[in-house]
Amino acid sequence: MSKLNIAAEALDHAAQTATDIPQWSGADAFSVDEAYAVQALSIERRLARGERLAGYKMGLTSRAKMAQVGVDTVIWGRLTDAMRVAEGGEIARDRYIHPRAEPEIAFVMGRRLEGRVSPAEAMAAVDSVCVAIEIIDSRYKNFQFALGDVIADNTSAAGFVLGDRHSPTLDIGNRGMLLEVDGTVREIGSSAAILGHPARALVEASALLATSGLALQPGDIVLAGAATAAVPLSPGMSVRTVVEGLGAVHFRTV
Ligand code: OOG
Ligand code: MG
Repeated sequence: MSKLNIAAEALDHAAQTATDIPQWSGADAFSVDEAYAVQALSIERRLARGERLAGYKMGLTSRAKMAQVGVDTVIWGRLTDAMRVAEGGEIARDRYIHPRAEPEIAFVMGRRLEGRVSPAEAMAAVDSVCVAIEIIDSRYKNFQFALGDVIADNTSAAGFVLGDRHSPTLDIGNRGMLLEVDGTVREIGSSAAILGHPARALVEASALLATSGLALQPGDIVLAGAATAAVPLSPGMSVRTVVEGLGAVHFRTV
């Protein structure tokens, strides 16, 4: 097996068994291209088990997120149907290593979108926008990683919850966003923290996917990236995100 296949298997196994693994540092570190190849190989393993590709997620699109993890490059990962958590649903804390939740906005694509586009062109391909929560769970020890590590690890993707769908004509620029745990506000921010406007995250998604020969397809979900830092999850929490104008979404941990 190649070095990239071995890494993909190790990351997939770490996620399936909720066991952390060391980073690939120093001479073993992956280049960005190698890391995306590892990500693709690890997702192939999920698809071979019957999971279906549900879309993509953008990562590190806000300063708050870059600062929290110490990596300052916009990255992307893949979402599968098995990662979806029902609105109001429940997750078991012990199925993850050290899960965190973060407040997001999601796009559901209405049309194909590919390559370099303007924010207006990107939004014209959107069917609906939703408030969302992403559950991230780095497979690396202590949630610590370098750029290549986190890309290889499918940008820590572990779960996502989507709220009600709204028309893409709604104004989603500079809307208040917050994350509450058990009714207490834990993180507060604005959608403007996401590359100035969440539509720019979709522009980045389209451009970056094209460098891997991919395009957004109708029905694909795209998470724009968190507006604030992520909050660690423990059992017995009720987690809720509100985005001004888009409503709220929540899930619980056991
Ligand atoms: C990397 C994933 C970042 C976001 O929304 O910025 C991300 C991580 O924080 O582990 O999903
Ligand atoms: Mg995220």
